[in-house]
Amino acid sequence: MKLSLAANSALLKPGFMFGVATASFQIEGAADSRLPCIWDTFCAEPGRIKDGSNGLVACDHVNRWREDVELIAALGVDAYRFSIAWGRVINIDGSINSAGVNFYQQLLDELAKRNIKAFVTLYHWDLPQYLQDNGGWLNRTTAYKFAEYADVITKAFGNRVYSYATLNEPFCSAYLSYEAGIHAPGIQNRKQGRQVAHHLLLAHGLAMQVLKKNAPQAKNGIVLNFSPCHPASNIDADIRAAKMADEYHNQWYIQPLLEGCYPDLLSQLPASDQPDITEGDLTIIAQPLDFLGVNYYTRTVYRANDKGWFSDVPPTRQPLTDMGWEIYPQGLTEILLAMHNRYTLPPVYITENGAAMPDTLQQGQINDYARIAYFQQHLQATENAINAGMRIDGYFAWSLMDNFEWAEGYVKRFGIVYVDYTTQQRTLKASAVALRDLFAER
Ligand code: IFM
Repeated sequence: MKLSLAANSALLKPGFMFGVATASFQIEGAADSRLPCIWDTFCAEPGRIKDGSNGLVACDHVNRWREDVELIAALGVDAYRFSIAWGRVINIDGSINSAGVNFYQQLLDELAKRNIKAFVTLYHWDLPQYLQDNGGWLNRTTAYKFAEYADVITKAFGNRVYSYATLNEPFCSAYLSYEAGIHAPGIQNRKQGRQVAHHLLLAHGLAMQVLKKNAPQAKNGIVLNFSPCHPASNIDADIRAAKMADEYHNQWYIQPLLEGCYPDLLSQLPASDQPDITEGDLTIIAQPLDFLGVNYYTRTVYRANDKGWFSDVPPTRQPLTDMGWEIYPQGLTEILLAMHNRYTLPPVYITENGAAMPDTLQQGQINDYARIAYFQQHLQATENAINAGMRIDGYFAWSLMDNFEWAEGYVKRFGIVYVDYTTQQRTLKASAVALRDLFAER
């Protein structure tokens, strides 16, 4: 099964970048050569991770990175997006862990040799545990610590990096981690979730100032996740609930970045539930962006609940991915165009898009045709947004290989490359072959 785009597709034009993406905790392993992070602690708590697993070995990427770079190069991508484990490069006393820095420098050098552009994310959820012990993202000081980390690492990497993203999906680090309690550190507290969201955005703004100074040649920005919020019915209360969910889950993160203010919803909350915002914070947060990374997987449906708030409704329409997420490609075009119409956006990259599927290895093959169909539809959805007037500069498949899918453990497989966790053998799935063949058409 092949992936195909029209011969005159905007995605096949020179300059449009294709890549694959990963994140440190999800693939690296080698936990003994870095500081413990909040996900190590969370994984050690019984019942937090569905299969009881952890990130101690993961895909053993720290030991197998050369093989993995070969794999990436063989796919014919233009770019590789990965993240730095903060606790692998900075020691507790703030000094550099040179072995850790050296690991990433070698990786960057190998990518450069193969002409693969490096998209580096500074924070993809693995906060060092010693910072959590000091309050983590609830403590404003962590935002300043993050800027110091950005300073050290950008100086160490020099001009090896094509693009830096400060944060990956601050919504997840705030809402899933502090309000829903399903991600590390597993707290359920609304006010704290909002405070963490604010400190993350502040950390982003402070780090952007550092990036502009230390890495002016790089494209510097942030990666946000978006999901169109649809009402469960056409009654007014559900329509209002879906609008509120959109303000809370989507606009809450993008509006401060681009307009220096939170959605009106914030001021409608009881004062005791609002985050503390220091004067001047929003100016720091609203630094000009060289790019916005958009991660998209599915839409979400909401109904009004009896607390004057919104509740999500489980998907009722097929098809679903193995995560139970509705496959809804038109939602990608919808959310892109909604943002394009509402804001003055910087150039956009689709920094993550993909699907977990119940892959099985049969006679050495993984025929993940449903994933190929997913990519086909979402590439088309990306193209539709470009054709409607948006600037989109690239598309990254999530993920290069199967990996630790957070609270789901290793059971959910998002990779285009299959990982046998017993032998660490990597096998290209049919989707990897289809993407490789598509990239080669250019
Ligand atoms: O695996 C995650 C990734 O770390 C962040 N974005 C969503 C992916 C799939 O859940």
